[in-house]
Amino acid sequence: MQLRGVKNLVPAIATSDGAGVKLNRTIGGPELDSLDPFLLLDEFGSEDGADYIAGFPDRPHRGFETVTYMLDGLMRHADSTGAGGMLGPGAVQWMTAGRGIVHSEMPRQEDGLMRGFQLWVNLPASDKMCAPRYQNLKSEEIPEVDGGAGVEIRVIAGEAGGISGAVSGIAVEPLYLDILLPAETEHVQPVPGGHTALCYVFEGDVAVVDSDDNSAGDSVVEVPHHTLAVLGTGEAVRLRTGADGGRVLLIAGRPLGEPVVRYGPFVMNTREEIAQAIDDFRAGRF
Ligand code: FJE
Repeated sequence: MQLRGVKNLVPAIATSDGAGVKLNRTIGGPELDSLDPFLLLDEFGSEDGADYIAGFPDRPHRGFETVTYMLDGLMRHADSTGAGGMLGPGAVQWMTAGRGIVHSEMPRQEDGLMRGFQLWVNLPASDKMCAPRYQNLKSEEIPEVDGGAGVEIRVIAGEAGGISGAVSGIAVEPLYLDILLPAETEHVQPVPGGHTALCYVFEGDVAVVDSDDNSAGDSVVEVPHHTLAVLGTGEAVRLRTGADGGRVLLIAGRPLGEPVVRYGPFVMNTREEIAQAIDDFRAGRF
């Protein structure tokens, strides 16, 4: 089994989006425009309401999926179909925007810790105009796998330890794991070969080790927190922690290899389709 090494490290860039929410961006910024099939990865996290209170008011989407994973705090989401609900700590919302939806995510608290992630996942050309749909998962609905040696894995999508994730039926066959590693631990996690894969470290520090323990010349790449590691080819990744332990998102997906034409919240394959999206949105067809 080939272990995946680190192709490159992308430190998060502090930015703001929505109506002025402070974010740490790794995919979708100047350093890494996209990582097929992923279009954006943002981490939000603050104890200060001023950093998030403005939220993400109504904005349109077409041609991709947004995945919101809450760690702490409460957000209310609502959309143009009349659907809505609360996202609490540990919850996941996998929204397939398809042909178009207008969606908002607003904090339900004025202060205190709010923390989570948003990932944008591209849709293949054949699915871009599908009907919008959601998979909303409460924290209790997300399976947790004991990885041994104190390693805890929340299986949001894909498979770990023989357990299938909470979210299913997604075009790029994603793996989305939240892996907690105690101090001084090693853990090998299978990742589908051929998928684009990344690790995002959001607590502590984690190293990616890309050869077997007993061979000389192990390559060890330290991934500090708030840093994304783009992984090389292979069927698994070996994670190692030091004295502080760590927590990472391990995300993978089948690359689409299709042309991407992006205009803000519209992600299509051609310029004509973007013009159509703008037209449809202006005419109230979302
Ligand atoms: C969006 C601007 C946006 N990062 N992190 C334009 F900010 C967004 C958007 C988000 C977002 C939402 C959450 Cl809950 C967390 C985020 C960007 O929703 F979709 C458009 N179109």
